[in-house]
Amino acid sequence: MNTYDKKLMQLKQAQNELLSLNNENVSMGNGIYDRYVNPVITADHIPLNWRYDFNPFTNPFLQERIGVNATCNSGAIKWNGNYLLVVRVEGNDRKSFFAIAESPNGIDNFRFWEEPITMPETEDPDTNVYDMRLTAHEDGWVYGVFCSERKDPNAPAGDLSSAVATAGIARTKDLINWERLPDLKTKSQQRNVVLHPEFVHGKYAFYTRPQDGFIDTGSGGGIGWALVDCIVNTEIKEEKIINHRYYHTIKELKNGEGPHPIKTDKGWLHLAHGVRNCAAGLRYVLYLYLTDLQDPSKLIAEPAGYFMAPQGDERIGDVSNVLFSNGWIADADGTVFIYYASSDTRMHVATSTIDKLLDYCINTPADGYRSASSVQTIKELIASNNNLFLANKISENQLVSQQQ
Ligand code: M1P
Repeated sequence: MNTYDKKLMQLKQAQNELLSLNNENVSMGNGIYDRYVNPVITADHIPLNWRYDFNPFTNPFLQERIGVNATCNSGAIKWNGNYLLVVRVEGNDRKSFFAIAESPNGIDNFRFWEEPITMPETEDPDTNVYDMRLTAHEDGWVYGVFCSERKDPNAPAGDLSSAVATAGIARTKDLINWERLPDLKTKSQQRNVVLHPEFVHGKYAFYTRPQDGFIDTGSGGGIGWALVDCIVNTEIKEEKIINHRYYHTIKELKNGEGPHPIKTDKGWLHLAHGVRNCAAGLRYVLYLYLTDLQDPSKLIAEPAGYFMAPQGDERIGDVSNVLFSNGWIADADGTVFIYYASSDTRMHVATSTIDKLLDYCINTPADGYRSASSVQTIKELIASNNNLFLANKISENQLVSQQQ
């Protein structure tokens, strides 16, 4: 075998081993969810024939011709019994695109479909597209709502960084052929826009994230909510903020809806990200909140602080100290697969159940917004544990006296 064929064989072998790796959960979780040892998708999972020219005449050194920088923020959907991620694949050229990876069990053996998604453009072509939220809507379509980014047409000459973010909307019946609809029209820039899966008062409902600039949310107070009549030409005139940002919390600087909420018998279960600033830069964590079943815009429970934050290797990556999620899957048996990206670099899974997540949401103390209230909450827990101990002792004594 010549050197070229040998190298090609080694490449294929290494990737096969990676794709066939079994994933195991990390022992000693926190009772709320389980993390897993291996990421579920990395840049190395990208098919070799997307990256290498296998022709020894045009690529004699078997060089990687098209590099992939990251595989992150993925939408998720259960499809024909399998677990599908619409992955944000970011090339070395900084452009992101969407590609579907499929697993039979949701925790390992994710393999990409043959080709990336060909997403149609609008009359004003996107420079970059990313972070798709998938919604199998009760109208029968599967929608993909994603960020579409273009250069700011009003940027002063020489400013090559200012951009405008808006929500791109596309729909499909087979996840292969996508129909692009006009971008969402709103007063401000938008990222993290999500379509609710059900009609509300006969209208389509969107979670939004109004923002003053491309990065800064500024006067945008948090996660918004809006109802619209038409999905084919969507215009939002008024947004109501349903999940606010607060001083000195994990979402002080900005927040954004994750995937669309899961319907449970106790309300709509939401996964979102919160951002705060610190000396090391922006820190992105995940949090949960619960809204009313009849009125999904009405907050009914929100635990203090974060649900998940970057840990260990998750802390480091292209944009460090970031956890971001725009995809989760709830199985009929109540298992929930939470797909999250770490540091804008790789995808992971965590598993939980609807019951555990509801328990977490409803019974974790809410934020008191002051150190003194945090101490008070802890003291209440200590007191209640002491009372429990006392109560048990008494019943133990009673039991002993009864036995004598
Ligand atoms: O780099 C962290 C995240 O930053 C943005 O999120 P947000 O709009 O909430 O600030 C997005 O670009 C997201 O893709 C990225 O993961």
